[in-house]
Amino acid sequence: MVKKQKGSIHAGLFLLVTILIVLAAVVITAGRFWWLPPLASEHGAWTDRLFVVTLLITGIVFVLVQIALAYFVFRHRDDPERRAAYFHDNKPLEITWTLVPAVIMTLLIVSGGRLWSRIHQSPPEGAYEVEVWGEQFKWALRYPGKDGQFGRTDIRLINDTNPLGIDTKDPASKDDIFFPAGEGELHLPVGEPVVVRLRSKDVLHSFYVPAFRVKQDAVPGMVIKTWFVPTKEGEFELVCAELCGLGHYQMRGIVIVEPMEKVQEWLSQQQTVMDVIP
Ligand SMILES: [Cu+2]
Repeated sequence: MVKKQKGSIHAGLFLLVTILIVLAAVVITAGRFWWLPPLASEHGAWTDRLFVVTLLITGIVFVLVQIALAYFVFRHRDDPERRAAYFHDNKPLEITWTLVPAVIMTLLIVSGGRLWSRIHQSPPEGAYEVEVWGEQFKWALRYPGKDGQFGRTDIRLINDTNPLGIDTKDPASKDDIFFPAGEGELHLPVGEPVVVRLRSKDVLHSFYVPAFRVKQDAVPGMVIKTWFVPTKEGEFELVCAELCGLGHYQMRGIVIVEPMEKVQEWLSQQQTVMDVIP
């Protein structure tokens, strides 16, 4: 009799604690207490939609599975007067629990794939371009200047005054505007397609602006383009999302989104390569 009581207490506690954990998880998620920052890009809306749909489907499965688990643990709690039943397999049950998740996963993967190709389609012609360089543990920037062309760069030309190795003999370089790591702000036009050319001077970094839902690796030796349309004016945080060394946590930058005229005005006040590199 004592053993039976003990089994009931354990099973009852398990039932209670599991239901409390499920409830807490649902309240925290549905209440959006630890949610993404407010959305500030066009692409981000598509990403968020898929994120919410995935969370909803996996959330419903999570709740059902945990409640079923708690119920079965309680229902079949230890009872010395009861023997466990045994059966070898159950085909219909196994087919069901294989097919249902397979169909749901396939649908999610297909929508994810379609979203991926939508985000990674080529940017429109004439989009606003800027270059962002990762460097342990800061971001350097380069704007193409009035001609809209980035000049050539060469690692052999890197020195204290020329941290990006810009080739000053290239005519396209002369009006480029650059900021050594940690010194500039990333000014972007609101409502216009923006192409970010990502580069790295040392290790892997990852350009991540949470408000834009944009995250793209920067790889040494490569120029990787990513593009998006900022939809809100304001200041946003740029962080590195690739563990790039001891100072990774402090690798931050500021993104300023404002009307195109203001961006142009700000750019026209900056020194060009011609002014800075003798
Ligand atoms: Cu980094």
